[in-house]
Amino acid sequence: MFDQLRKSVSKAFKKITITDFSAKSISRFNSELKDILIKNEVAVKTTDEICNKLAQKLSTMEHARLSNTRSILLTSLREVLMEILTPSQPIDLIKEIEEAKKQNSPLIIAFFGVNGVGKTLSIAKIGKYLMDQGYSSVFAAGDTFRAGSIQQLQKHGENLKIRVIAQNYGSDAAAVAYDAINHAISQGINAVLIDTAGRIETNSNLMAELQKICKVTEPDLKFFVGDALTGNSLISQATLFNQKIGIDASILNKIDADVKGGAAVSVTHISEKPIIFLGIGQTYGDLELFSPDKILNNILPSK
Ligand SMILES: Nc1nc2c(ncn2[C@@H]2O[C@H](COP(=O)(O)OP(=O)(O)O)[C@@H](O)[C@H]2O)c(=O)[nH]1
Ligand SMILES: [Mg+2]
Repeated sequence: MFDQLRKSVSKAFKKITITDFSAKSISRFNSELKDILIKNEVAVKTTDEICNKLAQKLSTMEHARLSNTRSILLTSLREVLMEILTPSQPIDLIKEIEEAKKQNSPLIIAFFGVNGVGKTLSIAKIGKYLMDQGYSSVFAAGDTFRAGSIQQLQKHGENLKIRVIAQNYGSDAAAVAYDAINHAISQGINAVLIDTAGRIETNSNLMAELQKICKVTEPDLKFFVGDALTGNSLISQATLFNQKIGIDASILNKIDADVKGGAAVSVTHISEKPIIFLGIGQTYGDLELFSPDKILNNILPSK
C-alpha cells in the first residue's frame, strides 16, 4: 500500500538539512514535497492546500528555538494530512442501519461508478460485512446493461447466501431496485444494496439512468465507487458523479495494488465527502473501514 509515495516521503525527510523555519527554508522543503505529491497523483488542488497549510503552520515557529526541525516538520505534516483526510461529516454505516431499523425500513444504498472499479464486488463485501455484524441485506441487480453482470451478482449472492433480486438484461434498473426494496420491506431485511451499470462516465444516457434510479428508489446513501489505481482520473469521476447525482461517500478499491496513494489522499478533500471503505483485495473479507491514521501510517516515516 502506497510504497512509492512512502519511499519518496521518507527519502525527502532523510535529507532534510534545514535548521530553521524561515520563509526560504519552508519554501525549499515545500517545493520538494509538492513534486512528490504530484508525481504520486495527489490532485493539484489538494497538493496546494497541503503545502499552504504546512507553510502556515511552520511560519509561526520561525522564532522558536528549534532543536529538531525534522521532527517538527514530520509532526506538522502529519497534522496537515490528518485535516485533509478527515471528513467534516463522517458516516457510520451501522448507525444508519439502526436509524432505519427504528423506522421499520431498510437502509437503501446505491453504488455508482464507471466499469471495472469494483462496484459489484464491493456490494458483495459490504453484504458480508453487514452479515458479520448481524444485519441482513438483499442485492438488487441494477446493472442490466453489461453482459454477465447479473450472473456475477447472483454468484456472489449464492456464495454469501444473500438474496439477489434480478430481471432480464435490458430491463429497467429502477424497477429492479424498486422490487428489491419491496422485498426487503416485506421480509424485514435491514439493507438494500443496489448495483448499477457503469459504462464510461461521460455517457449521458448512463447519467439519466442513474438519476432515474435515484428518483424512484430515493437511496438513503449514494456511494461513489472508484479504482484507486486510476489516480487523478478517479478524482474527476468523483466530481462528475457528485455533480450529476450527488454522492454521500466514496469507496476506494484496489488499494492493495496502489503504490501512489494520490487518490486516497485527495478524494475526501476534493469531493468534500468521506471515504467510507477501502477495498484491499479480491476476497469478500478484503474490505476495511477507512481510517485517516492508517493512511498516514502508510505514507509518513514513523519518526
Ligand atoms: N486487487 C483488487 N481487485 C479488486 C478490488 N475490487 C475489485 N477488484 C477487481 O476488479 C474487477 C472488477 O470488479 P467488479 O466488481 O466487476 O467491478 P464493476 O464493473 O464496477 O462492478 C474484478 O476482477 C474484481 O475482482 C480490490 O479492492 N482489489
Ligand atoms: Mg458490476
